[in-house]
Amino acid sequence: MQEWWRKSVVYQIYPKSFNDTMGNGTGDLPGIIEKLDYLKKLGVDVLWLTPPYRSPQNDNGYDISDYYGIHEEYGTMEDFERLLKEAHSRDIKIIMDIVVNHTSTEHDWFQKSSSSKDNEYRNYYIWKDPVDGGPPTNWQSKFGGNAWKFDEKTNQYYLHLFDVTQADLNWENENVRRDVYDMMHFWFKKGVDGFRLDVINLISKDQSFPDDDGKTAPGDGRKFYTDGPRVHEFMHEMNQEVFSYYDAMTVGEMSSTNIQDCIKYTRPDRNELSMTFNFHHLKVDYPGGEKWTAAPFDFLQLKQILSTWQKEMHEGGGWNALFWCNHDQPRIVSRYGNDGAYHRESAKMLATAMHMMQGTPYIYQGEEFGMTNPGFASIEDYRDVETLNYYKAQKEKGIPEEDFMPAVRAKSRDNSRTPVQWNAEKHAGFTSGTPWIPVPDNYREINAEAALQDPDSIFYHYQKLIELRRTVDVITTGDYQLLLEDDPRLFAYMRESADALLLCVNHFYEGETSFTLPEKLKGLDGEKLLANYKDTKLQASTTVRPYESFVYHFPK
Ligand code: TEU
Repeated sequence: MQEWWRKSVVYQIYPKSFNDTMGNGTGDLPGIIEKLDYLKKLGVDVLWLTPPYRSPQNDNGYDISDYYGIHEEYGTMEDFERLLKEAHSRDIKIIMDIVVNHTSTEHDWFQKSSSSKDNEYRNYYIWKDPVDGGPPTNWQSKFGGNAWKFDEKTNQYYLHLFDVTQADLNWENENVRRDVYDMMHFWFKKGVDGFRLDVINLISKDQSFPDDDGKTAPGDGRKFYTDGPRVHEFMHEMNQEVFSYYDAMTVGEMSSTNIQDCIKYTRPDRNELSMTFNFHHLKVDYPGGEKWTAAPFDFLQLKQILSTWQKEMHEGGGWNALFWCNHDQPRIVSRYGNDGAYHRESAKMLATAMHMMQGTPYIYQGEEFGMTNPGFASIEDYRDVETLNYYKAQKEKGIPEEDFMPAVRAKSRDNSRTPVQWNAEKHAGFTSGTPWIPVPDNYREINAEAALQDPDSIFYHYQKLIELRRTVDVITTGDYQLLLEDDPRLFAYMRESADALLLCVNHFYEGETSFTLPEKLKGLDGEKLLANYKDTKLQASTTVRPYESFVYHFPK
C-alpha cells in the first residue's frame, strides 16, 4: 500500500473549457499554467489532462489524429513542456488522457489503412465484408446508429464503437500494440507521471463478431467487446512493456464493467493498472437503463452500488477511482444535490460522501466551487456530438422538443463542458473572445474568485478534504462498513483500521431526520474532523439538518 497515488487527489482539466489566454474562445495550455497556483492552493497532487493531442475535434480530442503533437488551439509542444515543468516545480504531477481504443479517421494509420485492401496498415483497424448486403453485425455505436461504416473505396465496413470518425484499432495486431507502447514511452520520457486510459476495457473484441440476439439488455453488442477475451492479457503486456519502467499512475476508464474484472485490472500482483473508473453509481437516474431521461435518482440503489464496490474492491485487493463528475457527466450538485436553496450545503455534503471512501478521489474543474448544469434553453447552445446525434434522431422520429429537451438538459455531456467560471467579469473571466460554448448565467454568483474570498465556501471544504486524506490514515487504509442500509435519507458509513474508526454521515435531502449512534461508537471519544454546519454536535441521537454532513474520527 505504499504507492504514492493511493494518497493522492487528482484534478481533471478539460483544456478546451479551462482558461483561454489567446482570446480564441478555447482554453489552452498557457491558461493552465496561469492557474497552477490556484490548484496548488486547493492542494491537489495530480492533474489529469483530457486529450490535448492533434485532433479534428469531432469529439473534443477523443478523436486523435497525431499522438505526438499538440492541438494548435491549445498551444505548442513547448507550452506543454513548460506546463510539465511548472507543475512539477510546484510538486504537482501530470497524467495524460490517452485514447487507444480508436483513432480519428484523419490519423495517418487510418488514411493508409483505408486506401486499399492490401496495404500494410489495413490490419490496424477492424475491416469486415458486408453480410447480406448490410453491416457485419447489429452492434450499436455509443453515439447512436449502427457501429459499422461502409467504405465505398474498398467495399468493406470498419468498426466505430463511438463516432463514425473514431475508428476502432485492431488490438489483435501486434504492430498496433507495439506502436501504442512506443508512443506511451515517448510521453513518459517527456516526464509525464501516468495515463488515464480511455475506454480501455473495450479494446479486445470477440473475434467471431456475432450478432447480439437482444435477449439480454441492453442488446447493443457490448457483451462481445466489454472486458473482452484478451483484455487482461493486453493490459498485462502494456504494463510490462511500458508502465513497469516508470513510477507511474494509471487509471483505466471502464465502460459497463464489473467488480471481478476491476479487481483483476488493479490488484497489484497482476501488474495491469493502478485503478479503475466505473460508472454504475452514475446510472441510478437511468430508469430502465435509459440515459436520456430527466428522472430523479434512486437513492437506495446509489448507496447499495457505492457500498458494494467499496467492500468488494477492498476485500479483493483492488483500488477504486472515486468521482462524481467528469466531462461526460452532468454536474453533481444539479444531479444528486440541490443547486437552488441548498447549493452550498449539498455541494459540500456530496464532496464529503465521496472523499471519505477508499480509493483515489478525482475533482472535475469547477466542482470545487459548485458549478452547476447550465440549463440551456435551446439546442443551439449545445455542442456535443452525442447530444446532437440524439437530438437529430428524436427529430427524425417526429418527437416534439418539449418531450425530450428536459432529458437533454438533465443529461447532456455539455453540462460539464461549459467554461470554468473564474470571476464575475465578462464571460466569467474565461476568455476575452467568444467562448466556444456559452457561459451559464449564474457565473456572477458562482465563481472561483468569490469562493476564494469566502472562508466558508465550497472551495475551502474541498481543500480541507484533500488535507484530511494526507493526515488521517484510516481514510486510505480502513475497511468500509455501511450503516442504515435502508434509511431513505442518510448515507452513513464507517471506515475502520487497526488504530482508528471514522464515521461519515450525509443527508441527501431537505428537511430533518435523526441519526442514532451505532453501538460500536458508544462511549468512544470522537473528534469532529469536518462538517458543513458550524455547530454540529454528535450525540446518542443527533438531529440532522437539510443536506447536513459530518465526519468524526475515533482513535482506538
Ligand atoms: O467515454 C466513454 C463512454 O462510453 C462514456 O462516458 C460516454 O461518454 C457515454 O457513455 C455516453 O453516454 C470516453 C470519453 O470520456 C468520452 O469523452 C469520449 O467521447 C469517449 O470515451 C470516446 O473516446
